[in-house]
Amino acid sequence: AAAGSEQEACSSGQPEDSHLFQSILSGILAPYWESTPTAEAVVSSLEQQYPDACLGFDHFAFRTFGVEGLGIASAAQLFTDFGYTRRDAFEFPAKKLRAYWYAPPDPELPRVFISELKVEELSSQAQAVIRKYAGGTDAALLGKYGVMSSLLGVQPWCTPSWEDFQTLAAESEYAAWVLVNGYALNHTTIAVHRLAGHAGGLEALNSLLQEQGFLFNTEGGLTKVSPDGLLLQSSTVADRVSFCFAGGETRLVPGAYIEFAERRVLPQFEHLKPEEVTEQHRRDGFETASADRIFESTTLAAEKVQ
Ligand code: OOG
Ligand code: NI
Repeated sequence: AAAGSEQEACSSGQPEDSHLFQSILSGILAPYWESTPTAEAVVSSLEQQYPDACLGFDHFAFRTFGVEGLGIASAAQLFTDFGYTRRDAFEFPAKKLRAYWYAPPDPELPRVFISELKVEELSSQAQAVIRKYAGGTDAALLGKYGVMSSLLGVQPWCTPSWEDFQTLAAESEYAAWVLVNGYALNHTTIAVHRLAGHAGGLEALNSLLQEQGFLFNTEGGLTKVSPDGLLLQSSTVADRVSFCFAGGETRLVPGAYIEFAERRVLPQFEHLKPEEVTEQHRRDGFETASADRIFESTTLAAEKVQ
C-alpha cells in the first residue's frame, strides 16, 4: 500500500481532470500489492536503494476471455474513456491469444497491454466451462463493469470450481489464470530508464534483484531484447496465491508478477543530452516474441504448484 500512495504523490502536477484516473490506477494497484508480495518487496527494495527516484510504471497488463460482451474492448473502455488510443495488434497463435497496446494521453501515465483468449479455438469442453462463467445473459454487464472487480480484487463471475479450473488448465494456462483472477492487474512494469540514480540499465537491475533472491522468468533468456535492441524486458515468476474454490477446496494458483522494461533512446535522438531525453525520445510499443515469453511468467508459477 505504501508503494501505491507514493506513486500517487509522484504524479502531482497532473491536470485536475486526471485526478480521478490517478485514483482509479491506485485502486487497481491496491489489491495487486496486497496479493503479490514479490511485487511489493521489489518496489520496497527499489525505494530503499534509490530514495531520490520516483518509480514510474511503464505499463499495466490485463487478460480477458474473448467472448461476446467481454474481451479486449471491455478491459480497454476505461482507458479509452480517459484518452488512451489503441495502437498495434499482436497475435500469439500457439497460445490462442491476441492483444493490443494502448498509448496514454500523457507520457507520464502507463501504457496498457491487453490480451484476450481466442475462446472459439479451444475444445468444446473448455468453451463450455468459460461460457458457464462469462457467457451468461449478464455477459454485457460483466464486460461493462468487470473492470470494477479489479479494484476489489475478485473475479467478476461466480466462484469457479476446482474441477473447472483444472479443465481449463489442461488446455490453456492463460484460460485458467483468467478464470480465477478475472480483470485483476496481471502485472505492472517498472520503467528502468526512469529509475533515477540507477546505472547499468536492465541487466544490472536483474543482477541486483537476483542477488536479493527474487526469482525471474528465464524463458527464452532472462532479458528479452527486441530485434532493434532498443526494448529490453524481464519479469519475475508470478506469486502463487491461495484461492478458495466453489467446492470449498483451497489451492495455490498463479497470481500476478512484476516486470521491468528499459526503453533506449531512438537513434534519431542520440545527440540529446541525458537531461533533455523524455519518454517520447525512447523506443515505444511492444515486441511479439518478447511478449510471448513474458506470458510464461504465470506458467512457471503454475508448474511449481504441482
Ligand atoms: C502479458 C505478457 C506480455 C509485455 O510486456 O510484452 C507483456 C501477460 O502476461 O498477460 O506483458
Ligand atoms: Ni508487460
